[in-house]
Amino acid sequence: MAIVYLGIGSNTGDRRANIEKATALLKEHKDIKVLAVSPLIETEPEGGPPQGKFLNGAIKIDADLMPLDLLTQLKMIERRLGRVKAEPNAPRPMDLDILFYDDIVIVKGKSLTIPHPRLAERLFVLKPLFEIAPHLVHPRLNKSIKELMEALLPHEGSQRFQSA
Ligand code: PH2
Ligand code: MG
Ligand code: MG
Repeated sequence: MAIVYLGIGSNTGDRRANIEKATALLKEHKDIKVLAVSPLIETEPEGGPPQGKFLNGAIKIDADLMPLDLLTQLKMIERRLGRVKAEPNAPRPMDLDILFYDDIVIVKGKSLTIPHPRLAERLFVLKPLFEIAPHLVHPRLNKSIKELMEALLPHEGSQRFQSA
């Protein structure tokens, strides 16, 4: 079993319903136990063409799946929620990303990099993650989620955010 943190996001359709449905599918999966779900926040889209705002969250699971098998299961859930292959950073009803998998480091994997390569720059990832794992330490950067977040928000510190 592995403790895994996932990022979840949606910016098309009924975003909250999409996230609830994906969470339900994770809970139903025989090899996955959902341990915590963060509050959701509404965020401005970063990168890609002009598009609607996201709802973003973070989920802690215990997974009896190797990283690539877990990735396959997450892609299946994305497809069940209506995700189709599109340009990177295109609007999507569901995005499920592996942020951390225990303290494993997979650098420049063919189809998967762990920890997620851009998480330290993304408040839409760090803020929800902070709510469920403030003291989790990034195994490559050796900084906690709290520290990574404070580096991006030097003035606000790590006060709680308003959930959407
Ligand atoms: N995901 C992206 C690119 N940009 N912006 C926000 N606010 N939230 C996301 O989840 C997001 C994004 C690529 O996966
Ligand atoms: Mg993503
Ligand atoms: Mg993704």
